[in-house]
Amino acid sequence: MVANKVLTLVLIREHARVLLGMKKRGFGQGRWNGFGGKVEPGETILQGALRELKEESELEAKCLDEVGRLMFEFVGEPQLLEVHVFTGSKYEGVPKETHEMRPSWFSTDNIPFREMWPDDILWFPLFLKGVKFSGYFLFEGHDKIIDYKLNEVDELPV
Ligand code: 6U4
Repeated sequence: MVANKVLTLVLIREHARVLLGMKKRGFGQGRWNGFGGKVEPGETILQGALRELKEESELEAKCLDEVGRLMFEFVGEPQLLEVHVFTGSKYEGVPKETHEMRPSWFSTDNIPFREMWPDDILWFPLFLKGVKFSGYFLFEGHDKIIDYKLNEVDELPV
């Protein structure tokens, strides 16, 4: 058994717009994404989410709620990615470009799905609806989903 790799994904939402970042390097490079990354030893998942948001956009969130849990499996890779999705609308600061991300606001009816991970178009509607969701996606490479499950849930898995 290989332990899951635990990651965070933060979507700051304000009225009818969402802040995304163009990933300039690393995993997901060239795609608009939420902010986030690996949870470090000694920090909680929420602390990891707040730290990555600050590192990648310079925003300090006042409050983040966990709204989604996404598991990703890649054919041929034993380790699953366990992504904890957070959202919040209260923050301090102004989004700034960093070495990792170029932030931009997108209207909720104009999300750039063609330049995002292919799973995003599937779960974003649940996120935008304001419900909690849980999903599993099996990828072949980084562009093709060969199987998935996605559910609206009352409570996220522990
Ligand atoms: P570092 O630690 O910065 O070198 P990096 O390669 O930049 O790592 P990482 O691990 O920090 O990447 O973060 C990957 C980010 O991508 C996390 O916020 C989770 C997110 N992510 C991964 N797979 C995704 C997917 N299929 N759909 C999606 N976000 C995904 O919307």
